Amino acid sequence: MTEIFKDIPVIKFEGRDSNNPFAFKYYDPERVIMGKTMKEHLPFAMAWWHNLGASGVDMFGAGTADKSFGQVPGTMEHAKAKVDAGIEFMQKLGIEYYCFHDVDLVPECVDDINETNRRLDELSDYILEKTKGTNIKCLWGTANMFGNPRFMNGAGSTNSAEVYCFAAAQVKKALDITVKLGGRGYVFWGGREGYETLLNTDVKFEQENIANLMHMAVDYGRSIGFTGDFYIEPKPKEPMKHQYDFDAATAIGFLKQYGLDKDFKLNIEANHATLAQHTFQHELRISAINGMLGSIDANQGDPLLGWDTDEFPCNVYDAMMCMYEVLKNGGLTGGFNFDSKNRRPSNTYADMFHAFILGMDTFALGLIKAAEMIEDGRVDSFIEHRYASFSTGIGAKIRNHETTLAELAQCACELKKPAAPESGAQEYLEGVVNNILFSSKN
Ligand code: XUL
Ligand code: CO
Repeated sequence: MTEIFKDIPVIKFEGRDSNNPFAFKYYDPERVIMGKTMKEHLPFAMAWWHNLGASGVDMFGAGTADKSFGQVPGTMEHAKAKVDAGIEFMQKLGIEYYCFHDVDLVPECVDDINETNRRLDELSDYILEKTKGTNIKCLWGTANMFGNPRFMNGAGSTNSAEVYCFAAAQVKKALDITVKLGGRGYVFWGGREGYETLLNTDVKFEQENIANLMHMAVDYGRSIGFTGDFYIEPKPKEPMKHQYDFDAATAIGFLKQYGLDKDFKLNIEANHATLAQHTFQHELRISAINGMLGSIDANQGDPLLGWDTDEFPCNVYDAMMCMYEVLKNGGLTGGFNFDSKNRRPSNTYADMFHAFILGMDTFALGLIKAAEMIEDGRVDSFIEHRYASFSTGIGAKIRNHETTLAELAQCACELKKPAAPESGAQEYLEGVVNNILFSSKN
């Protein structure tokens, strides 16, 4: 195989004092934290679409980055060159997982889905052949049911039964390829599943059809031996005005209402959380307390821009809070997919590596600091103490469902008034977090 990223070395851990731009400062794969190696805590994945596909095209201008990898885009030779580039890239960074949409892998044949499917068979054979003897495997697969114009009125939510068949066909094929490539999960991101106006939309009808498609996907997936998790990836808007999977709470309600909650978890994307006016940590917590924190799309938005900028994560504070949630959750069944893209002027191969080094180091530092926060114990013990009135007496009876409204009212009357409320101490706790974050330990 000819080397594509010729001037880039294998990226190694050199520690925080290194100033080598092609070295990890914090991500030390074999370092053990709370009983597991960093590599086990952080199953990082490369998003095929951004890393091997996106050239920096935006609404105002053409691509700035050359992702042809020596072949003509739109050909199967190019699709294979992307595989070669992807494997070299992942090996140089020590990344073991990738995520894909069907049409990230091969050019879609717009006139005949049979030909697209044949190309997917050919390309997935090629991936298997090229990854043989490596640790590289699929984290999750998905079907792109938002790019092709046939999905302009939705995929599972379309008004057209024929288009619904095409959505089903793509899900079926993407599941086949995911299973073939050893994928841990299968994602539904509802890009066009939503609406612009209620003047033309039957919301209940559309949501029932989406749920039905998901049920059929579960039945099919299990029938071909897929034992992993299905995921919904919530997002409030973009491209639709109202997207049905608005946020974690909405998606969980939907999954429970339609009996999909045993097979589905959530894939939480940081930038989608902030678009929904939540913090990343909020979305992770809501998923976790419902037993549905499955996987993460690791990126970040820009608070000054109102859209999904998909930036590589550099915010250590957010990464620390993310890893706190993940550690408390006992890890993930999925992993950390960099659904992130270089900024348009960062258009060199070196920039691709710098972006991943940044993202991996950010999460490694977040992990180190989250573990320190748990071991330090000040935050957790504050929270435990805050609810202590429910551990004994009438509080314990409330928690154990051993009381009645009348007994509680009687208790209030006897007390005449409750003890003065205790401080929530937010500023103290924020100081504790800063103290841990900026301590010299790491
Ligand atoms: C879009 C997005 C998708 C999903 C997969 O905002 O995040 O790339 O991750 O379809
Ligand atoms: Co995503």
